[in-house]
Amino acid sequence: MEIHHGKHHAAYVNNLNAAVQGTDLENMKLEDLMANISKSTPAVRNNGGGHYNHSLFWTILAPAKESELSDNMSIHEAIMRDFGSVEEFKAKFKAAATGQFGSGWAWLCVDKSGKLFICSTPNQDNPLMDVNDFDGTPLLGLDVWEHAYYLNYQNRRPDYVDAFFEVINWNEVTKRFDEAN
Ligand code: MN3
Repeated sequence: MEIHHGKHHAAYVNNLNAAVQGTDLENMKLEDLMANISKSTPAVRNNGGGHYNHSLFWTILAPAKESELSDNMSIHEAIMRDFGSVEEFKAKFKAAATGQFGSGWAWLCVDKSGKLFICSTPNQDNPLMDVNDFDGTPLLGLDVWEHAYYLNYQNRRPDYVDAFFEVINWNEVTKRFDEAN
């Protein structure tokens, strides 16, 4: 995770800064940049997405036991309503994460009506970008690039997804859910 943060994420930040320097995009909020990404260059799309995605990723991780999903959370109620059970949510999320061919991300999102859905995006794209056939706010995301798991899990992406479920910061996911509603 130190390499992931200090090398991979840092490279996206540096490359994004270089790509927007001296342009109209320089002072734009990251969320607004994502919402208009179809008008940007591949360098802005790849590195802007990389910066947004990793910034979200670090905040929704926490040590196991400090981060558990509990019955009294609004996100728990929504998971039960929209997936039927926590196990079904995990099964669907794992299918999205393992089913993303090559590099990308798996996401839990909320749409404008407050309904949860799961999706995946290729490369460093994300649900905020205006290049998707769905519309939603990401509540949690999992990096499924090989750089995210290869050192510890080699080719075993499913094991990495199972380990991720143990360290999701559900307090932060709940906060994001409440803010999006
Ligand atoms: Mn990464």
